[in-house]
Amino acid sequence: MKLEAVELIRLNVPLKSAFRTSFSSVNLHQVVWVHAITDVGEGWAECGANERPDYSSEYHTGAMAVMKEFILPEMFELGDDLTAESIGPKLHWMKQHRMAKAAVETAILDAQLRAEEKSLASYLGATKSRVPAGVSVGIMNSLEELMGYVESYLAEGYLRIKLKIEPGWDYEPVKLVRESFGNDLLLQVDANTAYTRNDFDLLKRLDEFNLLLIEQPIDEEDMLGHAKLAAYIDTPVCLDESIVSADIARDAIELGAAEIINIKPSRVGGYLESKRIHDVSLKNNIPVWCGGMLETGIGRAANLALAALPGFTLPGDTSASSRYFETDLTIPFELQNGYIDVPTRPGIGVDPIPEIVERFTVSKDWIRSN
Ligand code: SMG
Ligand code: MG
Repeated sequence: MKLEAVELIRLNVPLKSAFRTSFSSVNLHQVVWVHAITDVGEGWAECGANERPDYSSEYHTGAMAVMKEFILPEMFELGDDLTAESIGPKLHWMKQHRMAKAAVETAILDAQLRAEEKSLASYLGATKSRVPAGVSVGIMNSLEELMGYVESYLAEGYLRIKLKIEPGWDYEPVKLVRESFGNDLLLQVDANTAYTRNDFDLLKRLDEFNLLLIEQPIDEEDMLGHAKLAAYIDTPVCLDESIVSADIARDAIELGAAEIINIKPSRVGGYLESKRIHDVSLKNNIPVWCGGMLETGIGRAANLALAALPGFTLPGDTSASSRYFETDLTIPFELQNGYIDVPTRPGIGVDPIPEIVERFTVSKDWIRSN
């Protein structure tokens, strides 16, 4: 196949309520989509980068710049030899920028699979037709507010709750949720690097709540620190931000720093690398689950395909569209008894709804081969 043009679309999609983590509070899902036009058809992808370089070093303006200046020219240069599988090797020289690379690779993979009439799930080797859904619950202004949200998510049928934590919002909210909803509730926490090596005793206090895992407690570059923490506490340590490739995953596992892994395709450079992380984890008996970046239906659809692989044994952050959005930009994903169906149509399996996309579009930029 051959890439003919790419449209970069910037969207601002309002969230139902603010989502607060240890590093930011957002009211809007500000996001970049990649719309690839090839000679065999079109493909779509959502870039995982945030507006600011807060979750990772990538951010919108930077991701769009690196796509325009470096990634897309390489794709045009491949000419008729372009395939989704050729992109990783072609971009191997380029350091980092994994979210930008992931978005371009996914849009091209979507076009390729649509042309082959094959779903992303079957391409990746999915073994499930629906996946269990968890929900990520932000830091709140009060314990009462937190209880209200957790209660309503459980009433909707979510099968696992993840509480965002930070210093000052950890022991008390976790204790309250555990005591209110009982020991059978699948409960986990995510610190987004908010703690340090000096906080190990504080984190050890969470052992009493029988959590599924603690996600990314300390700095993403401190792999040894995570290994030391994992040896010190009973709660399994799960890595998110630290795991940016299959090689890093392999090392983190060997070091004892990752007892569980959150795979986010955007963070690791795409679905092909995600599959490699899945494979190395499965080989080492390390459970994985699929994380999220508040994706609209375009990103959510692809994540659901990945979450259907056999090593994804824990519920992910792949919630229903209604978790964040009044109106999704594709057919909405819905919860059925705590599960979400994996798309079966070709490619990512969903299409943007033009009238809705138009409503949330901030800018469009066409890039063509010259
Ligand atoms: O997609 O439901 C979602 C978001 C899940 O908590 C979530 N993501 O570190 O895992 C994580 C965070 C990153 C959010 S960046 C605003
Ligand atoms: Mg996380």
